[in-house]
Amino acid sequence: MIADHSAQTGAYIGLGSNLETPAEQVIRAFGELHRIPQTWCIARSSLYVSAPLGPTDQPDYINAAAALVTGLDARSLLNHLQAIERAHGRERGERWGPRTLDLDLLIFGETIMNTRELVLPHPEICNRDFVLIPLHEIAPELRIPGRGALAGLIPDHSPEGLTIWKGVAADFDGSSSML
Ligand code: A4P
Ligand code: MG
Repeated sequence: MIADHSAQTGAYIGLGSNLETPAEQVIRAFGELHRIPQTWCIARSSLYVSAPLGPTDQPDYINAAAALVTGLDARSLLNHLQAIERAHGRERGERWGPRTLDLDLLIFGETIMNTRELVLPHPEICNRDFVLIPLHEIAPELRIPGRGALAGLIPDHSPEGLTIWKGVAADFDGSSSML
């Protein structure tokens, strides 16, 4: 049977971790995104160190963004993201509390939807520099469905509490790259 490539969708993922060597959690997750069935990770941002939003008595986060192309529908992709979170030992605790790995489905093609299980685009994109800046790094021309150009949302001052991670980890050079 000939595969139908017309049903592929571009999707963007926000990654975050602030427990158990967060940079390694995020770097591992990039590879795991690429191994989701019918899915390719085509770009990944730098890693960013970001001050915690919400309760301040928790460690700084490592945040990043990834671009995917997928033949899955949005709900199936979300199921795979949640399976990766679980494999990283993610436990759901207090709202905005610390976590080993958070994978948010930020954008799925042109889809706009609002169900209990899945809200697209992710409702917090526009409010969070730790999402906007990594996303802009890998997709400067991106338009957010229903919200307009991403570039128009980027703050013109350097964002407070967000810096590029300068650490060194196996198999990662610290810069954005195409896989
Ligand atoms: N869900 C609905 N839409 C989506 C979507 N587009 N992507 C549902 C992913 N999930 C979506 O998610 C709760 C439910 O949302 C899921 O069952 C899913 O069906 P969750 O991952 O269990 O909960 P959560 O991530 O803890 O949600 P919450 O409380 O909204 O946390 P946030 O908003 O993700 O914030 N500070 C910094 N600097 N960097 C961070 O990354 N992250 C958080 C967590 C707090 N402070 C932070 C950071
Ligand atoms: Mg989440």
